[in-house]
Amino acid sequence: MADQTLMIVKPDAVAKNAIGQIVARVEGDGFVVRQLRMMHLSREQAEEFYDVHKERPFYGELVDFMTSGPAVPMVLERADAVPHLREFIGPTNSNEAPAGTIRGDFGTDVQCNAVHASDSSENAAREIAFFFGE
Ligand code: 3AN
Repeated sequence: MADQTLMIVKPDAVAKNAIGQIVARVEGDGFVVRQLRMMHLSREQAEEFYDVHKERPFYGELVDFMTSGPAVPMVLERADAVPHLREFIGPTNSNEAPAGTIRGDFGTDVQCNAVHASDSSENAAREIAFFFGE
């Protein structure tokens, strides 16, 4: 049965005019785009979204980066959406992400890694509600 996950095209990939290419890749992989918007996150929104990383040394930089320009959150649907999208985007560090993955092809490093994808069904539900309501 199809389930949903949240992907964000991050400000680095939006600035590279890569929104369309990234959406085409996930659509080509069988995902259906159910909801999508462009928004420039406020500091408060970025802090809340990444609240789980509050104690990590890179939290401040991460919030700076995520508020540096517009981002494009979207709800994607297909079978095994959460694990499938994580595999499809590649590892967190774009320098270690293989060519052919979204992070490998559109990201730069561990911070500017082109996209976010939910890492569990629970987080997908929370993140979808965060951007698109219940
Ligand atoms: P993922 O996005 O692959 O689940 P997380 O949850 O470990 O990775 O990290 C969340 C976000 O924080 C990453 N997408 C990345 O932008 C940023 N990040 C992770 N590790 C670092 C780091 N060592 N330095 C700077 N930013 C980082």
